[in-house]
Order: sequence, then structure tokens, then C-alpha cells
Amino acid sequence: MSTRYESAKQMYAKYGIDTDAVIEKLKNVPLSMHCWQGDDVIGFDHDGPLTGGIQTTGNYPGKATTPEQLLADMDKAMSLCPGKKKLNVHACYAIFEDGEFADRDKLEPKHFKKWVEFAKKRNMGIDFNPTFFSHPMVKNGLTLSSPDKDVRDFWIEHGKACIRISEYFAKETGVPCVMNIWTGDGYKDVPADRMGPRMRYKDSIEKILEEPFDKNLVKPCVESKVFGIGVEAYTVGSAEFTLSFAASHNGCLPLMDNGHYHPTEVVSDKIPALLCFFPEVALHITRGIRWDSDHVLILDDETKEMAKEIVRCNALDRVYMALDYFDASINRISAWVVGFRSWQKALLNAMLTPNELLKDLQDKSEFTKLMMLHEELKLMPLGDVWEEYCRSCGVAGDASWFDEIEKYEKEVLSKR
Ligand code: RNT
Ligand code: ZN
Repeated sequence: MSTRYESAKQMYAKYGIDTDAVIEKLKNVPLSMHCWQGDDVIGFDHDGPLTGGIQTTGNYPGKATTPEQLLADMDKAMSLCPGKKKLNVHACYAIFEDGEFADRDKLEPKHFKKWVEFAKKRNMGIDFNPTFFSHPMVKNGLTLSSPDKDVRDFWIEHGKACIRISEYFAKETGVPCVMNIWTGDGYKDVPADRMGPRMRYKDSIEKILEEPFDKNLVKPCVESKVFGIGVEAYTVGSAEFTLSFAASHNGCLPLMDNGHYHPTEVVSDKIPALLCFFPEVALHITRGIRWDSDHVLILDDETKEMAKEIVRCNALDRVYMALDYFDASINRISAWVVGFRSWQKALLNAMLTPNELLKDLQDKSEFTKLMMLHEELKLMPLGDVWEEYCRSCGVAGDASWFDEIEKYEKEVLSKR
């Protein structure tokens, strides 16, 4: 234990915070790491481009192109991050063996056996996502809301298959599986009918959820979005649509991606609003810049504020947290690690905040003192507790983890 940690511990103790207890608690908060950062959201089941109104930009060398590479890269990334990990897998990352292939509507648990083996070995749960993009059955940008019944039926079957796979993940790992439904369905230009696609979308998701599953094992979510690239005028799964869907369908959770709102809206304010009504909610944690840009998460103010809300609301066990960004312009493994560590820092910062004291000042209308404390707390020695947290998780607390990235880039990535 360093003397810096000892002195930080005393400083936090003055505010009634037990840093040792915080460190122990944080170690058990799971954060889902998204497999799609490693290969620019391509997956293993198609040769076509990324569609669905999302895009990766950049051409940094060394991206994973095989399951073996992707799993090795994720392993490397995870080894440099403190805290409890969960895997987040997309359906397009099915791993087919011996020349076998199954289309999205025919996927089976066995196509994800390798992911289960990987997760089990590392004592992790798995979250899952049906992939409603990058596929020829996306017709005119539409899937579950398409006017074409064959298109809808194909994607409904995909959703149902994904529920079965999610339940398999939960049973195998012993950890509930969060299954997130997101589609890029929408229109580039002003639509002539806004309600029709939404009614079809509603009906299709309802049909998917007719697939029997144990609500304790599978947590279906619906993710909203304000717009996508090439889908600027109208998104079927808007905020109001998905929130209302989740609110009116027992067992379905709302999923908020903080890159999916108008730029002055903040998810930190939406978290406590939803927690008043939903037993559980899910998050995609990202960093939007101007548009839905999916930049790597950093420790900026809104990131800190979102973590604070989860902690203040005592909701660490009610909010499923998952990273969701993709950057192809920098080392992809470093991108994973920077984002994962940033959210860990944000949670640590939130847990080291004397929330009860601050709430009390608010309730007593002592706003002068509240503002003063908010400001003073910003310079508390978070970094010293961070170092100790990382040390106790067996990872570097300083920038030296990057040596591993450089070594891996030289020895592995540059040879791909
Ligand atoms: C897209 C959504 C969605 C995807 C992943 C790959 O805007 O955020 O969650 O990022 O499904
Ligand atoms: Zn998302």
C-alpha cells in the first residue's frame, strides 16, 4: 500500500468515505465489453460492408479478422483493465466450424459455443445482441418495420433465435443475459407515414418476445435512437417509441445509449427518471461528438455525471452497463482499454463522492455550501485511490499498461 493511498484514504475518511470498502465494492460491479470494437463492427458471417446507419472511420492496421484474433485481442484488452468484466457479443459474431454456415434466422446456440468457452474460463457472463444490419435481408434500410412481410418474418425469426441463444448463455454462465434489440430502421427524408412503420415495429418486437424464455435469465431491451447516417429524417425506434414499448411490456427494459439523443440532452438526467418507474434499465456507454459518432469513452463531465447518478440512486444492481463505441483510427485494443478504464474511473469517482452529505445540503436548501463542496471535491485525490484499486486488481494504475499495447502491436498486430 502506498503512502499516497494512505493519505488519500484519510482525506476521504473526513467525508465519511471508506476507500477500502469502495474498492472492494467496485471490484464486483460488472461492465460489459463489446466485441465489436475489435473489428470495426463486421463480424464473421458476411463479407459485406457495415450498414444500419452506423459507421466506423479510420484504417488503423491490425484489426482482427478471425475469431481467434478477436478473442486474443479481447483477452489482451481485458488483462489491462481492472474490475469485473462481462462479454458483449453480436449475433454476426457467430463462429462457424468446418465450413458450416447458418443464416441469421437459423442461428443456434452451438454457433456461439466458443464464446461460452471463452467466458466460462474467465468467469464472465455474456450479453447478446441480434444483428439487424449488414445483411441482404435489410431491404431499403428496413428490418422489423418493413412493409414487406417476408422481410419482417425473417428478422422476427432472427430475434427469436437470439432469445434462445441468450438463454443458453445465461444457463451456461450462470449470469443473466441482457439481450438488446436495436435496428437502424428509418428514412433519409421526410416520411409520408410515421405511425405505420412504428405499428409494424411494435408488432414485430412483440412477436419476438413471444418466444418463451425465463425472465430471470434473459433481459430483453429496446434501444432508441434519434437518427442514423443516411437515415436522418426519421427513426422508427425513437426515444418515445422504445420507452413506451418497454413501459408497456412486462420484462422488457429500456436501453439508453448516450450517443442517441439530441446533443443538449443528457442521459445522466434520464437515468434517475427511468429508475422511478423501471426495476431495471440498461445503458450503452459511449461518447457522441456532434452526431452519433461512437467515439471512445473518456472521463469527461457527462461520463462522470452518469456514473454519479447510478451510484447516488443506489442502482448499481439495477443498471446493466455496457460499452458501445467503435474507432478504427487508433489501436483498437487501446481503444477498448481506454474506454473501459474510463468508466471504471467514473464509477470510482462516484463511489468516492459523499452523496448523502450533498443530498442533505440540497434538502436543506444550503445551495451556497453545496456549490462550494461540488467544486472542492473535484480536486480530491481520486488518482491515488485509482492506483490502489488497479494494484489490487493486478493491473497497472498508471500509463505503463500501454507498454503492453505497443509490444502486442509490434509482435502480433503488425504481422496481420
Ligand atoms: C447503433 C447502436 C447499437 C450498435 C451496436 C453495434 O447506433 O448504438 O447499439 O452500436 O449494436
Ligand atoms: Zn448502442
